[in-house]
Amino acid sequence: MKAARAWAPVNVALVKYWGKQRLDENLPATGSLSLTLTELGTSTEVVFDPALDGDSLVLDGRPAPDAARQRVSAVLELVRQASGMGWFARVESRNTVPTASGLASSASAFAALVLAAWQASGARRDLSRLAELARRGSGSAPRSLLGGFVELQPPGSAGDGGWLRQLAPAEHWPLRLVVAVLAAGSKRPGSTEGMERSRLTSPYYQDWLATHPADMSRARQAVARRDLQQLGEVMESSCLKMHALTISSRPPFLYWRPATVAVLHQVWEWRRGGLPVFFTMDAGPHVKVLCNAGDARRVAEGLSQVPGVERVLVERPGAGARVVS
Ligand code: 2P0
Repeated sequence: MKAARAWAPVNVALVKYWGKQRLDENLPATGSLSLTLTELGTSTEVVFDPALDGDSLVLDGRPAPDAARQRVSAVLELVRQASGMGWFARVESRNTVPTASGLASSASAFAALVLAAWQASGARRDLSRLAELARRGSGSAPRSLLGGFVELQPPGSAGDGGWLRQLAPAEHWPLRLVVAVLAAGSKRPGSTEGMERSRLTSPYYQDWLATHPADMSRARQAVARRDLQQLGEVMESSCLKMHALTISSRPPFLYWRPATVAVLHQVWEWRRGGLPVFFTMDAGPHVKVLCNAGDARRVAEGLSQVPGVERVLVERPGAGARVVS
């Protein structure tokens, strides 16, 4: 048997990816820029075993649904092809928050999976190989391989520095991301289906693609200068453009809940009062608020009083995925 365990943190896109240029290879249509977190994430053990006649997946202590196992098995198959490993695997994966909370991410899950599987296979570590494999599982997963502020560009489109690169390590800028956790609702439609619907039916999709590179460059510059105002403005704009794609799709879909909107208004009210706070949201109702470290406590207390907010977590920039054993 050959075994390894890896940990991968959640990352949150400050400039979003939404839409694919190729569905079969899960190739994003745009770049994205993210922040890797510290506490939220996934720990995964992969055991390749010559006695197995198929891959199995245990998620948070229970046998996973078939769809999840098949998605994991497809990525393991690519790992086997790339590494020469000939055996099936037993995979046991645990999120630091329950998968059903809507905060567990496929990004941390697939980053941990490919890192553990690659390590267990015995093949030589190679970041671009790992990134390619992680992307096949989830378009945002390569970003969790690196820490701090991370840029991902679709293969073939990147200039100097490759298509996955760290713009700055976690220590570069001690920001906080305060997460307002709302009542868990199942995320409908899932990201892959939602992205395809937006690409095919939103009249604004071409504008999204056309305006995306300027967002990336403003965000890159803001990170380099530690300019929270500039980063926050572009982060909110990228997020709202992404959600505008969902409500302008046919049929439309909206990940927000009433409390999501209440949090956005609270953030804007704080800003009008001079507090530098900015929000982002992903394919779910929760809101993530970016602020300076010194303001995190006040922001967390304020958010916990917004009706509909169930829990508040304070996250900080962290290191990328790593092999644990
Ligand atoms: C992102 N999201 O950049 C965007 C913003 C959610 C909203 O990438 O279809 O699990 O598996 O590649 O990466 C979440 O979707 O989607 C995502 P697939 P993924 O973080």
